[in-house]
Amino acid sequence: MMELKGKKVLVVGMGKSGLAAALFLRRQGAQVTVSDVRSAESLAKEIPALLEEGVMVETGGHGVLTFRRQDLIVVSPGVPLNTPELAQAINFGRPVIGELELAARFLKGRILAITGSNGKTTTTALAGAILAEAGIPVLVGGNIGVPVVGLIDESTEDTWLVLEVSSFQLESTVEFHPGISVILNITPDHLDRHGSFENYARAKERIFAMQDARDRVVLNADNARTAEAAPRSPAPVYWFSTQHAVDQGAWVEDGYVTYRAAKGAEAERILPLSKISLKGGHNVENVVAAVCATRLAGAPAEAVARGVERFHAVEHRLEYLATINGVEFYNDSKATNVDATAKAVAAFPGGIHLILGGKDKGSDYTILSPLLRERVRAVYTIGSAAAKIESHLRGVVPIQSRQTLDKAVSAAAEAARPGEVVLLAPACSSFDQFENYEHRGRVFKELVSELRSWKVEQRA
Ligand code: UMA
Repeated sequence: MMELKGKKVLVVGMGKSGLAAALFLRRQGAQVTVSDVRSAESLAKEIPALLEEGVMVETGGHGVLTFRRQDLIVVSPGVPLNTPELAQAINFGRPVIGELELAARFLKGRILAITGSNGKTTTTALAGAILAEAGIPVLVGGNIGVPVVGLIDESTEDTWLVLEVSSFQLESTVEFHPGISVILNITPDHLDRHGSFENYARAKERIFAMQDARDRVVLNADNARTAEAAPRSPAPVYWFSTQHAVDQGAWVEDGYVTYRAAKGAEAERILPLSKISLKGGHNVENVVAAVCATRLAGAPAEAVARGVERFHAVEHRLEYLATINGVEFYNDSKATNVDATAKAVAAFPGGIHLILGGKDKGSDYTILSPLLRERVRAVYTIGSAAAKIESHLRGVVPIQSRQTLDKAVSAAAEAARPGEVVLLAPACSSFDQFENYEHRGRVFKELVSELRSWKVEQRA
């Protein structure tokens, strides 16, 4: 634990993480300043609560001098470490840590940390639900939307903290030490921030940097870049696979999720695949990973099976919304990269009307071509990435340029025939037209529910 009383601490970013960190630091007796590039007007909701707690606030940009005068700088995950003011502070020898690292220094209990390019939110929520089913005290948080500092007060020595962690958070960890870490998969994402795929993959590998021989690392045997991390793991590696048996870990065999606690031990059948209510082959991977991690955390096999069976989709992740005139509507607003979109498309055999677009992250959309040709009837583009997506997918499937989500939804609903699917799985981040992917997903859900009432009225 670190002493914060009387220390000058700067928090960079006034989003969820920054707010939670600032209030926590204040309670520890630190002199806290929060700095954000947004204007005071756009932060009108956040500022009063901070001022009331005695936190100083800098808006409309980061002042170089503000950064120089600090004993500690706590950075929000969305703020790149090469932001000039931060880079300079690091050069001047100021300690810079992320909100996750700050939390790690105060949390009690053991950590089950989950990272990966895709599936981490579902796997985190599922692992939390399984441990709760087993009667194990559990707290769930992290990139899933709950800042980890907010879990400190509730954590006890007996708690398992199930944390979704992103490459952004892992980049600035120092002492963060999970008892069990999971890397679900590593496929290209956030190349705009990390510069290269290899830098991004190395940031993910930081999840196990502080682990030792008493800990456990769970890796995806079916994903090449994830499997490559194994030799660098300081802790014994457990594998998960949907393709083949593994010597220790979890896999799929004869239609069952199967687990082996150690090399040479007998395999346990946990549950049949038919009892998994989550949709899509990628979710089988998430289930197998969660089974492995929660068995390692001490959940009995029966509780694991019950937890999986009772678990339904997390909001905005291939979430079923409605069937209107025979057309199914699915919200996968969390598909913010190309790989996630590929997985969503692969979950349906065909007849898909796919809404793509938003803010581009330097992605290559041509990778989607074979899958789209096979399963997608039409693509409806939205947002600032539309022109790039259209140029990458020209000639592959019919494309309608619709600019905004409302126009895309009406066009897709109009064109879709009974038995077909309208899918929002945009392959882009949302920040050009929405506050975040949750906001985009909520708007999509409202549009679909308006459509439903309209269709019902039409029929009446
Ligand atoms: N800001 C600055 N200076 C900068 C950049 C940003 O001041 O140079 C300010 C912005 O104006 C804004 C604030 O920083 O006011 C935003 O901070 P943030 O982007 O870190 O957002 P938070 O609200 O704190 O949310 C973060 C995670 N966001 C990101 O990693 C981008 C959330 O993950 C996470 O749920 C939350 O902490 C709680 O842990 C979101 C995400 O998109 C879902 N994650 C990425 C992903 O899943 O792919 C990694």
